[in-house]
Amino acid sequence: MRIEVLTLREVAMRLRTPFETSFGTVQNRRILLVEVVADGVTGWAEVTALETPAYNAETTDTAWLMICNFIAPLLIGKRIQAAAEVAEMLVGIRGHEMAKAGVENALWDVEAQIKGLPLNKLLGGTRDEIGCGVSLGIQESPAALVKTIEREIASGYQRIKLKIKPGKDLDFVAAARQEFPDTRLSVDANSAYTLEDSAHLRRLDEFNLLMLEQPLPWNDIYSHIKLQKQIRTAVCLDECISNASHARAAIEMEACRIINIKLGRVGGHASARTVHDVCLQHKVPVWCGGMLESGIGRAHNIAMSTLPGFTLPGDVSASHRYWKEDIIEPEVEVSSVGTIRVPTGIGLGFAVKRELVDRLTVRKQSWSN
Ligand code: OSB
Ligand code: MG
Repeated sequence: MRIEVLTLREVAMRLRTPFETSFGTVQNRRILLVEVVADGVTGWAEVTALETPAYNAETTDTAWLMICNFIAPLLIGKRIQAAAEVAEMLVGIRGHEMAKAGVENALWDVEAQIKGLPLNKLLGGTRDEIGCGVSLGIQESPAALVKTIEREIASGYQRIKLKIKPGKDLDFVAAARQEFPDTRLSVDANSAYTLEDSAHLRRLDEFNLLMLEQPLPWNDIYSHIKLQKQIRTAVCLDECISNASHARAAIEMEACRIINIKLGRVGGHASARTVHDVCLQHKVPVWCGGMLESGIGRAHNIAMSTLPGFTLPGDVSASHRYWKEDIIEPEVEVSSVGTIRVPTGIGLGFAVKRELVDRLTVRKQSWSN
């Protein structure tokens, strides 16, 4: 396929409610959408960077710059056999996985359409539905948290993940566990602790958590090895894993027992599948993380989650939990038993609401050849 047109848009979208993590609170999202046309077929994807460099090093603005100055000029007019070739073409650009993933993933959508396949089938997916959990931002009080969890369980979600940070951890988890003794519960610290907090983190062991996600610094696998030796709860790495070599190292050195795969963080579908394969070989369960995506990012997450190693419920949940109106049709819906039915249409299997995207667009740049 020949990459004929690439269009980058920034859309302004407001979350229904603010989402608080250990590194800050977000409500106004600045999301980059990538639209590519190759062989006359249009594909879409999302750059999953946040507005600030507090989760990882990328931001909406760094991704915009990288795509404009380096990624788009390298790809425009090029001929490729498959989207899986894109990562190799971009290997001279260090880092910036989320920016690269936005472009690569749009080409996966194109390739699936050209081949007449749903994207999940092109990727090698084997599921026709995926299991869903929710990620709950840090709440005002343990009582407020319990109320929120009650509502999510009533909606059917299979696993509840609580965001924690120092000072908002043990009491919250204890209240949740006391009220919901049989619910699959996990916690995510987004790098808010250090190895000095090991004894404190060990106190989480009594709550029978499914996992403790990324407690220690975002780029520090070594400290997680030391922590995992001191606690019973399974460590899950998120921020630390940007590629399959990281995953292999973390698993073989026993830094974690579970890995969260995010398409943007690892640089796109091809890399995500390799990370998945490494985990599957080592019998390490994986699940699909989320970055407060619009429906376009969500559609890609659903496709990826159909791979066989995704045996734990992911953070991909219903559109209406985040947005008054999502930018895809139909919106992502979750069944009363906490599952999303994988769409069977070709490509993403969801239609992009172009008019709404146009209305939300605050800047736009195009390249063509
Ligand atoms: O660490 O998984 C994370 C949101 C923003 C940044 C990082 C994370 C998250 C979430 C929310 O947990 C997942 C979602 O519902 O999209
Ligand atoms: Mg996380």
